[in-house]
Amino acid sequence: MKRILIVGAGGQIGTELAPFLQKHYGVENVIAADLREEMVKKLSQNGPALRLDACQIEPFAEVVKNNKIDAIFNLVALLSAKGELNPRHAWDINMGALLNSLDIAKEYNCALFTPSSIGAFGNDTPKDLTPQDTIMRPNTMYGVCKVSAELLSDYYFTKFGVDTRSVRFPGIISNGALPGGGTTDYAVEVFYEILKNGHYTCEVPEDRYMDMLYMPDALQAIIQLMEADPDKLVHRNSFNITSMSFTPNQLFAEIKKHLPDATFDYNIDPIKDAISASWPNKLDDSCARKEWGWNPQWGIENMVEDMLKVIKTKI
Ligand code: AKB
Repeated sequence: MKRILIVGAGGQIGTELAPFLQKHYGVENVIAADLREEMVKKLSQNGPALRLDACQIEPFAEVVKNNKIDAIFNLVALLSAKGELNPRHAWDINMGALLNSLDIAKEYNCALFTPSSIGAFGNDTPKDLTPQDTIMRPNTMYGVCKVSAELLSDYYFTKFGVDTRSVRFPGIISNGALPGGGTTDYAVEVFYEILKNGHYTCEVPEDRYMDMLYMPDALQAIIQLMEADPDKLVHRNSFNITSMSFTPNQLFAEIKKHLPDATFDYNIDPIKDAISASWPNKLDDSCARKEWGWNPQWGIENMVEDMLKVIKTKI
């Protein structure tokens, strides 16, 4: 049985990944850790949770050692748009947690999952059907961190045999914890605003394509990749994955099919405009499909229907 530690568990992914892994591996075998006390309190309602700053290596290593952890899920991240407001801080947080996770995984023989992102690509990357292996020269500090994380994770695998694995997440749409500081956040925020106020003002241009994923597919990807037969993995850090690509206009048109009175307008944020313009329109995820069976189930139509249904009950 695996013993798992999730660091940065209080965010959009972690708050859903923790109960998902607890269901799969047993509640007592999955510890959710976060820096923020209020998040630890929330996480502890489902299973073991503790306060931990993943940028501090000693307490982090103690938790791994004392709990006989054999897999670390490092979800600590300062996202793309927020990262541009304080790039040095973004580097310190993103790389601090990663380097500590890598060294601790090496020392205590743990597998390590660290998500990468479509943010690892930049203006020079082919935009359509972006290949698995291609030019990666991102234009944001978040992207610089993600490319560095991919390279370092591959280095720790080839040099020290650490079992590092990763996916390049697109925007993740979910109805649990809200994302914060990302460029793709509009695709979550819109559901809350439309159901509360009937109107949404979008900060990303109406015709800007970006890849997206619904949370159930994201959780499935994480577990499927971490359980994959290592002999079948040609790549490790990191796999392109996607299940839909749309523009804000297309998403809002889909929402209007359910809520014809909903209204939308645009007030473009220059940072989110520049970031989204530098990212791919649509990834080619064929390597993930071939090497570990990636097979997403959610597209724009069933995702919108489900999001409206769930969020309506929450509001
Ligand atoms: C962001 O928008 O920064 C994230 C991402 C795509 O990595 N959601």
